[in-house]
Amino acid sequence: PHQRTYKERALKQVNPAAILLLETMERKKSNLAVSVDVTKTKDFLAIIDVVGPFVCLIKTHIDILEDFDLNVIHQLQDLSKKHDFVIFEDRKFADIGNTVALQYSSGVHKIASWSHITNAHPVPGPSVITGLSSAGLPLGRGLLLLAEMSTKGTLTTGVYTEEAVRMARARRDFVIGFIAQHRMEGVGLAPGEKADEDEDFLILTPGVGLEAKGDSMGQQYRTPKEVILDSGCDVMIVGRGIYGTDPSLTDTIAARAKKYMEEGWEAYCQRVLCP
Ligand code: UP6
Repeated sequence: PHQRTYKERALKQVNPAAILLLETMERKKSNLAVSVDVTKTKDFLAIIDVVGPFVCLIKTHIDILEDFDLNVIHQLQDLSKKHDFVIFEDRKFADIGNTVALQYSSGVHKIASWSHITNAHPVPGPSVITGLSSAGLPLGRGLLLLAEMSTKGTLTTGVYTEEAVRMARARRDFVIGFIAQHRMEGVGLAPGEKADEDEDFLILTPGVGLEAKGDSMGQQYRTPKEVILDSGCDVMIVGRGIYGTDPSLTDTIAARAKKYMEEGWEAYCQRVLCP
């Protein structure tokens, strides 16, 4: 599927969140997602307003906002309409089905009510999907499984990744793809088993940076070209590489977002041979 255009792939998807994401990418000519990992609502909304024109998706960690209230969500939704981007709360659920269903729908954040996409660690097994889908599927939400992580020494390798892909294949109505570093088409197939031609999982990839190779806490970065062209991933997720250390530098942040967007789209165009 990675050699087909985002537009073509949107036509074959069944999940509304997957369709929305692919159509947004095509419309905005952007495969850039910005991860806005700041702790103050004021900075959070300001950064989103600045990078909004350049992104297909905004990724949040809503639980790190120290002055959170549901007003933030209304403003996030307004910005999502203003700039035409999809919302992905990076919650990384990892508990039993009953608990994740409650964490997803309830509590302070009520994630299922506003986030088009969320994600889960496959570690509990298929029950994590069952739990989350009970709250998310009726609302047209989509789920990503963390098949691989970007960090040094991650345990998400080999059989773990294969099992994650098998879990996703069994729930293609709700699981729209993976947080991963590579494509997953051939992964987890039994010997002699052929890949289903219609299977098309989206690969969203964090650990992207142009300047640094990593940070002091185990993060590892690859470039947009490595991620989109060489590894065939669909969306590149960039955090500190774009919002940097000073949220008031809005011109710099906008310029960085534009640069990443252009590099990501050029890598995609080389991949699918854009006309
Ligand atoms: N993230 C990773 N690696 C993973 C999964 N998720 O970095 O394997 C998330 C982090 C952070 C963002 O939680 O929000 O992606 C990366 O931020 P950065 O670009 O500032 O390193």
